[in-house]
Amino acid sequence: MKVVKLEDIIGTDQEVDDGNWVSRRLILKQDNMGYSVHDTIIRAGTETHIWYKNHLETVYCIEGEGEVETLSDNKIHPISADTVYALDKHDDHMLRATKDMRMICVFNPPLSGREVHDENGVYPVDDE
Ligand code: 9YT
Repeated sequence: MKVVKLEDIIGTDQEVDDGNWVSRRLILKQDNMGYSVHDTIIRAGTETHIWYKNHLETVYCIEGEGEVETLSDNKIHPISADTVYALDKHDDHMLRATKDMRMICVFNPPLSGREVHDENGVYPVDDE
């Protein structure tokens, strides 16, 4: 069994800061679970374009406040503590935080660790 503590991830290369957000990557591809698990802070006042064409992501907001706008229909989905959203259609979206949001994120396929969004909000496929 594997036990991971957030305090042991902070300050290592499993902590990735993209400016709008900082992602602490707790479980990764190399852990062979078939998914990755991240504890991510989305910073208040930010707006991030995200489009995970190559991944499915489920996000559980445990603190904070903001919204997701799905760009196919311009629908606004308010997000606050105790809310889950699942990008089951690889939804192209904008993520906005009005208060710092703490999110538990699960990715399938798993990330390998250092990914940051490209100019279209996409993470590359890790086909190694
Ligand atoms: C909620 C979300 O997708 N934020 C962007 C960062 C991502 N969760 C990650 O890489 O952990």
